[in-house]
Formats: sequence, structure tokens, C-alpha cells
Amino acid sequence: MEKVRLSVGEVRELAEAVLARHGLSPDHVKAVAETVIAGERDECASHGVYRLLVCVHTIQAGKVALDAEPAIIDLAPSLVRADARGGFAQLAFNRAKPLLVEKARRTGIAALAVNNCVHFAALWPEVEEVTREGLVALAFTPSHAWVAPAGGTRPLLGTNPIAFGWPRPGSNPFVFDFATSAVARGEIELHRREGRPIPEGWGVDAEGNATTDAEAAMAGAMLTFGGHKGSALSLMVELIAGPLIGDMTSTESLAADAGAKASPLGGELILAIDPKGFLGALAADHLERAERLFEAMAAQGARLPSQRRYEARARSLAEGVCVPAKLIQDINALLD
Ligand code: NDP
Ligand code: PYC
Repeated sequence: MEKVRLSVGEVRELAEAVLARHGLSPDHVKAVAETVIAGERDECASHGVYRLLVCVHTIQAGKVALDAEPAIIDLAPSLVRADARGGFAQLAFNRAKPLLVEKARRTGIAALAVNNCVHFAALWPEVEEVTREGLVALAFTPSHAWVAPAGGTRPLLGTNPIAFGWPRPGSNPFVFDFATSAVARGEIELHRREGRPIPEGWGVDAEGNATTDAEAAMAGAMLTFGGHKGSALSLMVELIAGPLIGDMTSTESLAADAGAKASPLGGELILAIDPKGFLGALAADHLERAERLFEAMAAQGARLPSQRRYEARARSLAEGVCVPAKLIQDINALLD
């Protein structure tokens, strides 16, 4: 496949130009572009510049408020709500993060509900930001009902990612972030675009038969990772980032989409925990003990989630990113 090399600065220029050209307000342009740039820079192709196509489709379908000003509501000593008012989730998170961090430091634990947002993105940028404040972080969001529960064959659950971050003294935080489906839907979409078969176990066709055809799996149902375990975690995400915060399930999001094939609508739950809450002055000692665990993993040759990401980040910042030429062509066409 032919690839084009772009510097991270060129990716920023392209992302901002495309989003502004399609009417997104300047604050949203910055917030959305940063997420897309971070995905491409860290070589997470399913949530990199490919998402510009998804964002523009969502804008053209009339499914996102282009200049929504998020409302930040101080609900309780440990609770913040960010009403995104129909806008993309990133600006609502950015505006609410300082209060989330302040509350976590004051009370030991705090939760942020982002409501009424359009969600097209990976969760790790938000988790990483909170973790860089010295806090432990978790994030969850439902999506559209594309995934069959274990034992079923029809879409009911979303791809429902779970992200976790742990602060590490003197180094990048430990972060993982993955869909509770076998893979993000964006990854299947990239296989479809490039005409590549998908591995077995990612999806079934509309008749419930195993398939390696990306288009057939998208028309049928995706599968959870780890059978009943991924299915239960996915259901948990539906509950705690849906009804618990007064927002949509993946089934409701898909119904609200009404066939537009735009990004999911609904909420996101982000938790922040201050290690000093339980540990006070001993927090540093106990964080140091956690380092022994990371070292023991590395000693076995097992790689830590986020290790690849930080290596990719350093490489991209030094050498630029490599993007399929056809994808860049399709993104450039959005500037016409
Ligand atoms: P993967 O299956 O690639 O899993 C990604 C995570 O697993 C990363 O933390 C990665 O670390 C880690 N990882 C991967 N391989 C290994 C390995 N061999 N050893 C150790 N760790 C490993 O990603 P998904 O397709 O499940 O999800 C991709 C993205 O899609 C996520 O960022 C998610 O937030 C996003 N998404 C968003 C949705 C939404 O509704 N907004 C819905 C579904 C997904 P590393 O980064 O270092 O490789
Ligand atoms: O890749 O499954 C996905 C996804 C859904 C919303 C954003 N990404």
C-alpha cells in the first residue's frame, strides 16, 4: 500500500483546515484536532486522521452541534457534570478537567459525567491527561449497538472501550485503552477500506455465521473479546456510562442515529482517584512498590500496554507519520 509521510505539524494543519472548512467552531476545531493528531502520532490508525472522514460525515449528517458551549455543573463534592450540549466530547472534557482534578485532590476520588456528547474518539488521551496530574484514572463510554453479547448473534452492545491510567514517578504513565469488542469498529472499517480480510473472531455475518469479510461483519454483528468476560465488561460500560449518568445506551444511540451512520451520541464517565487519599504522605512509597510489578513484567519479556505507544510517539515526533496515500487523498478531497 502506497504511503505518504507527514510531519506532526502537517497533520495538525490538515486536521484543523478540514474541521474548520466544515464549520466547526474554533475551540472545537482545536480540541478535536488534538485528539486526531494524538491518535495518528501514537500509531493508533483506527483513531488517527481516518477519524476526520468520520467527523465530517457526522457534521454533514447534522448530528453534531458545531459551536456548542459545554455547561460545567458542580454537582457535589466529588461529582462534576459536563453537558456537551450536542457537541463533540473533547471540548466538554477539556473544560471540566480542572474541576475533576481539584475535586479528586480535595476528596480523594471524583467522577466526571460528560453528557449529550458526540463521541468519535479513543479514550486514552483523556486518561493520560488526568494521570499526568498524579491521579489514577478510568474512563468508559458506550457507542452504537454493533456487538452481539456472548451467546447471542444480534447487535445489542457497543464497542464500549475501557481505559485506565496509573501515574509513574519519573516516567510516562501506564495506560491501557481497548474496546470490549474483539477490536474497535474503526479497525474493521480500515480493513474494509483497504480490501483486507479480518481475522476470525472479530464478527459474524447477518446470518450469525463466522466471517472474515469486513463488510459482512459490519452488516452482521461484532463479537466481544474474551467471550462472556468481555460481554460482561461491555454491559458494565453500558450501565455506568449510560443509565447511571442519565445518558443513552448503545441501542438508544443507534436508534437516535436513525440510519445516518454518524458517530455515537451519549455520555462518558471518567473517574479520578488521588493515591494520597488512602495513603497520605506514604503515597510515594506505595507508588514505588507498583514499579516492582512493572519491572517484573518487563523481566519476563512481556510488554506493558502503552510501551508501544510511547515509542511510536517519539518516532512520529522525530520522523513524522506514514499515512496511506488513498486516505490522505480522501481527506484532502474534504477541503474542496
Ligand atoms: P487494541 O486491541 O489494539 O488494544 C489496545 C490496547 O491494548 C492498548 O492499550 C495497547 O497498548 C494494548 N496492547 C495491544 N497489544 C498489546 C500487547 N501485545 N501487549 C500489551 N499490550 C498490548 O485496541 P482496540 O481496537 O480494542 O481499541 C482501539 C481504540 O479504539 C481505543 O483507543 C479505544 O478507546 C477506541 N475505541 C473508542 C470507542 C468509542 O466509542 N469512543 C469504541 C471502541 C474503541 P499500546 O497502545 O502500547 O499498543
Ligand atoms: O471504533 O468502535 C469504534 C468507535 C466507536 C466510536 C468511536 N470509535
